[in-house]
Amino acid sequence: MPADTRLLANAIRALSMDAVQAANSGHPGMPMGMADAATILWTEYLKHDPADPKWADRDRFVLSAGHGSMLIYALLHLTGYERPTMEDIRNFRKIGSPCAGHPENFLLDGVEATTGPLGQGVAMAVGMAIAERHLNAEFGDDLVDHHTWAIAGDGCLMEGVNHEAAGLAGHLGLGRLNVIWDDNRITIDGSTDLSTSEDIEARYAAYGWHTVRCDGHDPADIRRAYDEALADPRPSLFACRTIIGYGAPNKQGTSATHGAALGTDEVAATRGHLGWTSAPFELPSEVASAWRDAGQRSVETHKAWNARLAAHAQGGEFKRRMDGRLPEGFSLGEHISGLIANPQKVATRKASEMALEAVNALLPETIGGSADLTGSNNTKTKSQKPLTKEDYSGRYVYYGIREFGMAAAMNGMALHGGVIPYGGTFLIFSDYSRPAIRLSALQQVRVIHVMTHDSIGLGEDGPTHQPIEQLASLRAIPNLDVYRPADVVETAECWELALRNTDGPSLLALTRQNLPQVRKDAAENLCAKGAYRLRAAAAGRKVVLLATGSEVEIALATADALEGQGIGADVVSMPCWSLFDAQDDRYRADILPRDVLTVSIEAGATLGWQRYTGRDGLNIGLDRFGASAPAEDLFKRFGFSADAIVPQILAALQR
Ligand SMILES: Cc1ncc(C[n+]2csc(CCOP(=O)(O)OP(=O)(O)O)c2C)c(N)n1
Ligand SMILES: [Mg+2]
Repeated sequence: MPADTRLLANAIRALSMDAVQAANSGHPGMPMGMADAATILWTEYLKHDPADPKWADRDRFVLSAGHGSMLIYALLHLTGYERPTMEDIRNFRKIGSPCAGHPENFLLDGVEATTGPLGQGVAMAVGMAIAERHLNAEFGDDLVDHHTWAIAGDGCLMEGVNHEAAGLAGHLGLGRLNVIWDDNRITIDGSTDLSTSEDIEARYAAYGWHTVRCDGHDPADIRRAYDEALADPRPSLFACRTIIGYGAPNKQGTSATHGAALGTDEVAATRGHLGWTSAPFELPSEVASAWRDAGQRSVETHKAWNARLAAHAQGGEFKRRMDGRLPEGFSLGEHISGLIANPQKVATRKASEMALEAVNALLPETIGGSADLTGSNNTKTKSQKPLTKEDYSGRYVYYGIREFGMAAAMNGMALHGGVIPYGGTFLIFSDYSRPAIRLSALQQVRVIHVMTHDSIGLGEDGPTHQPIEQLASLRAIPNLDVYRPADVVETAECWELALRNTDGPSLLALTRQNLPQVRKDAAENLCAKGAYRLRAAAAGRKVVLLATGSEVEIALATADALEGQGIGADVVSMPCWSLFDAQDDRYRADILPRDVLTVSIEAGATLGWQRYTGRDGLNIGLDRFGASAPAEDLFKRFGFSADAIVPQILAALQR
């Protein structure tokens, strides 16, 4: 240790309190409390190279308690990352600074995950640790041999998602995962005594974790705990006892330091108390250089790794996967041609399984899974072995009934890189995983959600299981592509699009019930346009029928009935709103001309369809809860049939 740990840690404390003071907003307490434990981790344990933040075999560090963002900004700056600069830190929380209120993975290299929604960072760390072990099983210790570290607050360990993720991590025996709990016994409302009395260490021990307690302000004790954890084969939880706002003489230990500037008087008093004499955003040169030196600690390790990669037989393949590039010439064209030659009437969940048989054979980087609905979601293909504690090379994760934990872990896997995670549940339970779906969209990561049983068409399970507003609410998430394919061909096309989208998540809404194959040709991937004319009007066009998924079949029957009366009707299949919205004006105007009656048909909430049908259009949907009955009876009862729709169209044409 070149310089006194406490002195190095005080640099974090000073930067944190000064940046929050300058912004007059932010959270100084957590970084000041965790400064000692984080300093030791980053200067003595963490494997990283500030000159190459994307080095594939670096340790992953996730600040799950994302409100303490100044901690990671300080660590990155002090150890010598190009950004944030001191100027960036000076502009903490201001427009243009990458030092955003909460850490954003897309703003700063070295921020491995976007955090702030408490608990999800821990779950993403679990996903990273899964990806690490999986890639290690495939490429060996020479290329993949790193740890995943997370700092979690009291809040992270109260959130439900930590229970799901930690249970999974214990089950999978992810021994390279280390979660440092900032045990400061303070949250926003005050003492944790107000709201919790559980024994967190006992809980984690029950999950199969190793737990160790340490004094978070005693360097020797922190090192002892880290060493003990690294030697233990289980995932580790450190109960790191700290004082929030450590160093602020009048406010430390209280929730007053949690989420507000300390105030100029207390900042000055803290300087005196810590013996820190430098002006704001200045560092004593010996402190700055000791931090920079510490940042170089893995440079030789990195060089040796580079040499091993260059000499490795699988080096090219490893690089391809870590870069997130699909193999040269990847295409589902052959699978789709087979479907055109040999039309099939299957549920789109089955169509998805058929597509996955092709995908998983072509892409060794996929890791599938389901939240205990494998047989219903059709997510497991024949060749997939389970990923287990005994065999991490498996490509299928039995996530258990942990939808949120699964979705957050998949984010971590995608953020780690080298794998493409997909996971299944019922569409209705997207509500359980929604916060992680939102974070995958914000973080711009490729995660594919397979969501089956996508409407009242699931039938007898009834309204608790029948999605109504889910499609509308998912479509409202920016940067999430929601697909609702109409048949076996569209399902394969949507899978291909989801796999090709490296900058965001995709969600496939799939049926339980069989659907006829409506696509007779597949010269190009028509789903790529978001919506396309499946069948043009024969008679003079008066109507455009706009449908998704299982309702495309109904739109075709409705068009037949209208044409029988001399009323021309286009049928447009619209598997993906967001891709259609991205088309140019000409294309959109061609598909949705203004001078006709536009009718949307979807067995779900009508909310939002007006943007395509206009106020004078018709919206056939379901703005109430469903019911328990066979699917055909429900479709009839709720008016999803040509017989029920045609009269409404005729009436609208009379208006
Ligand atoms: C899911 C979620 N709920 C609520 C919040 C708002 N929030 C931010 S920090 C915090 C308290 C967290 O307490 P703790 O983790 O102990 O942090 P400390 O006060 O010790 O820094 C809350 C409620 C949040 N960020 N995420
Ligand atoms: Mg706390």
